Amino acid sequence: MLQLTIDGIVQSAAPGRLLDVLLQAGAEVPHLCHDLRLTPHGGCRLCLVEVDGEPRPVASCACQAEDGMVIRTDTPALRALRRTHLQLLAESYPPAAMEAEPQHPLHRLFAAYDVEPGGQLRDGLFLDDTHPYIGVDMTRCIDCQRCVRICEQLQGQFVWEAWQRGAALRIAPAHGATLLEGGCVSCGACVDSCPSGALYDKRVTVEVEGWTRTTCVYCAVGCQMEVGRRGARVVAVRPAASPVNRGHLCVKGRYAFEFNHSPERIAWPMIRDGEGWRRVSWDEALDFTAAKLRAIVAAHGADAIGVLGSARATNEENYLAQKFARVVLGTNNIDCCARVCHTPSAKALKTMLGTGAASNGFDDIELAGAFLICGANPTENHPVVGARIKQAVLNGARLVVIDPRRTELAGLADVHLAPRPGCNVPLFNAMAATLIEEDLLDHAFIGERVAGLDEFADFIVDYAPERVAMECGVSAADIRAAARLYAAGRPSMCLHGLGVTEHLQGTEGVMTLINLALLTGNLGRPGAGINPLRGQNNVQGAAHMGCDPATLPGGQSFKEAGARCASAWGAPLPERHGRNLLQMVDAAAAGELKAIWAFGYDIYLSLANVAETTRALSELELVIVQDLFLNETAKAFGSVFLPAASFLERDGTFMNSDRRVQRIRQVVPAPGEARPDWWIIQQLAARLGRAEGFDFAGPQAIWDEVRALWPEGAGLSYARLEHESLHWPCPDEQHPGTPVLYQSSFPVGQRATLAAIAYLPTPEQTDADYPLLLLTGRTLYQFNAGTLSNRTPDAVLRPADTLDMAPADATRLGLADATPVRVTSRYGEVVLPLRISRQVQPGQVFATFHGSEPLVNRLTSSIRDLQVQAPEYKVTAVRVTAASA
Ligand SMILES: Nc1nc2c(c(=O)[nH]1)N[C@H]1C(S)=C(S)[C@@H](COP(=O)(O)OP(=O)(O)OC[C@H]3O[C@@H](n4cnc5c(=O)[nH]c(N)nc54)[C@H](O)[C@@H]3O)O[C@H]1N2
Ligand SMILES: Nc1nc2c(c(=O)[nH]1)N[C@H]1C(S)=C(S)[C@@H](COP(=O)(O)OP(=O)(O)OC[C@H]3O[C@@H](n4cnc5c(=O)[nH]c(N)nc54)[C@H](O)[C@@H]3O)O[C@H]1N2
Ligand code: SF4
Ligand code: SF4
Ligand code: FES
Ligand SMILES: [Mo]
Repeated sequence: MLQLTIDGIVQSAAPGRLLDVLLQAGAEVPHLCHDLRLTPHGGCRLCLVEVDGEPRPVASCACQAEDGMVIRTDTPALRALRRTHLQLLAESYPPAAMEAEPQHPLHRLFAAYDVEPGGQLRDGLFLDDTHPYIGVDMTRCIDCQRCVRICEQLQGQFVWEAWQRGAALRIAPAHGATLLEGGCVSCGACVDSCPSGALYDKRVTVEVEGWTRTTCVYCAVGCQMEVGRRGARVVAVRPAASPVNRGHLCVKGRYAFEFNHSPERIAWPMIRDGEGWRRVSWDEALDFTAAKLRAIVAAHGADAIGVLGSARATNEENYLAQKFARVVLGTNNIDCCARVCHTPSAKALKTMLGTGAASNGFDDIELAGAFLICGANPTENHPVVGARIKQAVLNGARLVVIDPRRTELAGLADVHLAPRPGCNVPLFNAMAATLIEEDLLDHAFIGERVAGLDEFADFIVDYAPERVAMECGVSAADIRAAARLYAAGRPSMCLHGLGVTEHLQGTEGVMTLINLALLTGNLGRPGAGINPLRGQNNVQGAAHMGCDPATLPGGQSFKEAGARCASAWGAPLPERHGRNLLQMVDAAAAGELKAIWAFGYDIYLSLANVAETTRALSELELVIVQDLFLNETAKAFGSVFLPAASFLERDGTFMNSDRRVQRIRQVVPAPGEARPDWWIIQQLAARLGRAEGFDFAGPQAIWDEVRALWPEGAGLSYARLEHESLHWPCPDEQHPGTPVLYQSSFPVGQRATLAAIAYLPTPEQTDADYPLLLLTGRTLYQFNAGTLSNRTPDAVLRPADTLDMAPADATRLGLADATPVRVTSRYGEVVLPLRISRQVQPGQVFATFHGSEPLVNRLTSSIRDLQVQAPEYKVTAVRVTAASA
């Protein structure tokens, strides 16, 4: 701690930038060009203070606090200087703005220093009203350049440029005539930082009454944000300081919240009969559902019912969902959408190392010497993490990207390998072969922590780069270069996505990646690791709470935790193996499954091969949908609809991609009779004779039961989560949490064993009828089933799914940009607008799957991962023709 004298009072303070220290101590030092998240600029000269021993006033934002400093923050001389600087700024500031918004902080500052805007507006200033969220009126620009700096230093987008200098200075996009043409990704950081109102949130039009801290509901980065409300409405979101997002958000977290008050929200329970959907009371809906479930159990047994937890709901709710399936119904038929994305990662990590989750945290990004990014597109799908990776790369970290498409990060990479889709296993094997052949191994690490090197070395010679390069569609030299960079960068951080997992060999693809980390000693240390970039806000949590047929709460096996759970729940656990989601679909088609309860999961839209999903779901007697909206599953198959409260309307916790448990907090009341998912499950349990065991007072009580059953989560109390951001394992309330796994050993033992995985090509291959390979995936502005993002102005930014095609293919096929094209696979057909894009390679096309019409999953096949049955969403042979043909 430092001792400082601030305006005559001795105070102690933590070291830091002088301005921050002064503000922290309660001094009112004006500042316009300063932002905690940025390097000091020292441009506005308002933060001047007098320091004993300094000949002139110093800019407190540009110097460090030092022990013993004697500081004056408010003297007549300082006020005069500040006034002069403010007057210069105000000369070219519009008086009308000040009249309209007297409470704006800048205008209050003008008033406090008795400065009046002169209105001598410069000409040629940039104005832009075309962006749905962000308004630009540079007549209010005061040249602090915070927008320029934050777009570079936080988002890494370089949209703004300071054209010219001095009095002629103009801030405008470096390229294009609008913000969006300039490459803006709508993160809102510049708006958030702008102190003058030159950049503003167009849709925030009322004053906020109060702010509540919570966690974003979109992706698993788990950004912390503050949500502003007025009355019962959410009216604004701003980023919060947290180790995850460090005061940053992406467009979805910051702006895409208007779905919450959409007129299409379903606020009443409904039952569907001959006439269609009919509004009913909760009593009727719950009695109806309970009676149906009871009848199905009586006629066909508990295993005729399947329950699907939700990656969008809280840990507490998913815990209750699996408890409901196991205790109330008596079946292990419980799963969630982790099945279709990263269950392959969890399976591979659990099998080879012992814990089915990311080994390292996002705070390791800044520690990594190199990144290996495989089949993931973080700047669109985990944008705040993507931005952190970009900054790390700008600061010198090396980057290898393995993706058939030229993603934004691929464009920045030292090496971009663009393999033929489905070739991860031979490609990662070839990298392993290179490591061994060129002796790029961490022998010390292998000596202590790795088993099976000799057998592995014998196996892997068959995968020498020169042998498999052709098959993979990349050059042997590039494979070698990638392996060398990964080995030399240590600590090297591997981040992977669905381009690895959603394949026939999805689990095995992750296992071959783990080999690379074991060979190079990139496990058990900061800045390294194998890190699946998990999907939704709480997909990690949903599976970890036991929404998986073979897993109990805390990711524990029946062997590990079966007895403890049975005794806590006062009921034996069902002994029969449960069906996973895909097995439920198969069982439905076979007439063995009679009911599905899907909460927060649009299975009809999102499962592969819509024709087959349709066949299966049509066989069901009962489809219970619990959601905010009448999603596609509900529209096509729903028998009863239970309206859920949104993440803004209830309390609980989410688990993010890097194993942090974080709070969500109620901001506004739920509309109509919508209720939290946990309440609905409680009510149904009671209707089925199991009130006790489910009568929790609320989420905290549920969480305390989870902690009692999950030793590695025992220390994560609500009291701690209030002010700490903790990674499990965290076994007791004094434990600091574990950002980096495997530091001294693996849960599987002292040594992890290398896996010899032979390549098995997918049967889904191109031929004369289906000559192109379709990949499916995501885009920045839309989220999964689109039920939320499509009900926000994000839909203006990205109105429809598209088929992306390389220019050469479009020319060859005579297809024009933005025209509708027919895409036909062996399983179905859709019409999509064509988007000619250099991101995709010739011979491949790419489509997103966010829309309800057309359902892109009409095209995808029923091929699944060999170990855990995740669908092969990433490889489908198709042909593309003009839609009119
Ligand atoms: N904006 C936005 N963000 C999201 C989502 C969203 O819908 N929208 N969804 C969330 C969810 S649920 C998830 S699971 C995550 C997913 O996040 P990501 O894993 O990043 O998802 P995708 O875009 O589906 O696929 C990633 C990449 O895999 C590549 N790929 C395809 N086939 C192969 C292959 O054979 N080998 C390799 N190496 N790469 C291949 C694709 O070209 C694509 O760029 O995103 C989450 N975040
Ligand atoms: N072709 C193709 N298909 C894919 C993929 C792909 O890459 N390609 N990716 C797959 C992947 S990884 C995933 S995760 C799935 C995603 O597919 P889904 O999980 O179906 O998609 P989501 O949009 O995440 O949301 C599911 C539902 O949750 C609802 N919801 C939101 N919040 C709440 C809440 O608090 N409570 C309740 N009860 N409901 C809520 C939403 O309205 C929505 O209906 O798609 C899969 N499908
Ligand atoms: S919104 Fe984000 S990307 Fe767009 S200009 Fe501002 S800081 Fe840059
Ligand atoms: S990066 Fe993910 S968690 Fe963060 S604001 Fe964007 S969608 Fe939300
Ligand atoms: S805040 Fe210090 S010079 Fe602007
Ligand atoms: Mo996902």
